[in-house]
Amino acid sequence: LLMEQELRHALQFEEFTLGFQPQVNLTTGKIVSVEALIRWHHPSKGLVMPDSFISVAEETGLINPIGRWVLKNACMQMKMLQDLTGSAIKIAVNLSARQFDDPKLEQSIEEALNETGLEPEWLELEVTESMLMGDIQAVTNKLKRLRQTGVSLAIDDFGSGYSSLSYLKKLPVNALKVDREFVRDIPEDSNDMEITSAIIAVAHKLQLKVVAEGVETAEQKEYLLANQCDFAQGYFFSKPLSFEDLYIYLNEHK
Ligand code: G
Ligand code: G
Ligand code: MN
Ligand code: NA
Repeated sequence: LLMEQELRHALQFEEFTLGFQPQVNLTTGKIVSVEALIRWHHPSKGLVMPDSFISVAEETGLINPIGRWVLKNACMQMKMLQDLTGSAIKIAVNLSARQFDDPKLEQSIEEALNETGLEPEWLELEVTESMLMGDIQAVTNKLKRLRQTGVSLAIDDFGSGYSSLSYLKKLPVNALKVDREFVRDIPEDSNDMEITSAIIAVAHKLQLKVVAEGVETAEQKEYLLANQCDFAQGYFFSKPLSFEDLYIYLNEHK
């Protein structure tokens, strides 16, 4: 209850910021996208990470206004960055289950795009496998409505849930993000290596792009590249950055 009040306060007094983690094209080495990750600058506790407040926001329904704040600010900052640098990169925004189920989600997306002037092709939404469980027809229709706004869709934390491959085939998504659990123990764990390369192969058969998450070492990067993974994200390339540090990073990695 206390945290609920604190989250309301945080929304009203803009205590949130976004971190931006670069996503790199493994073949060219170029930055193609950044993932927006929310941070809370609490007046007395200092920096609070999303794992310790997203679930409370979700339970209390505050995730809807917080999610709208994230969408709007992610679009606004990406538009600013594009105007400043002339670079064409995407921004990825995480959705939670309650946002995904909100019938006004499409409207929030269109508002964020219209108010900031960001073209929809530069916005990607990340959903998790668990959000896509349930009535396949309803889920497919929802994803189609989202795609109709012009944004792209990625399945986050792929491999940690239970989606079957036949199910995946029916979903109108653009990309899979391989859960960092599978990447973490490459090259020590040969099972994880096999699973990762199999996910990449299946995704490509289904015309999906593949992003590896949690890439921390050069060996992991090389393995993923050798196995045709399209994109990668992780501390090996960069941790999540402030807007100013992202601007510097982009200038240094042109
Ligand atoms: O940034 P960090 O790795 O601490 O993020 C932890 C978790 O919080 C991740 O699962 C991430 O998807 C989630 N998360 C980060 N930012 C947002 C956000 O803006 N909205 C939602 N719903 N989840 C977020
Ligand atoms: O669930 P999602 O993929 O949205 O979560 C992203 C989270 O992963 C963020 O909290 C981010 O800080 C974290 N993260 C990003 N890169 C790495 C990495 O290379 N290693 C680890 N351990 N965590 C990472
Ligand atoms: Mn994510
Ligand atoms: Na993820």
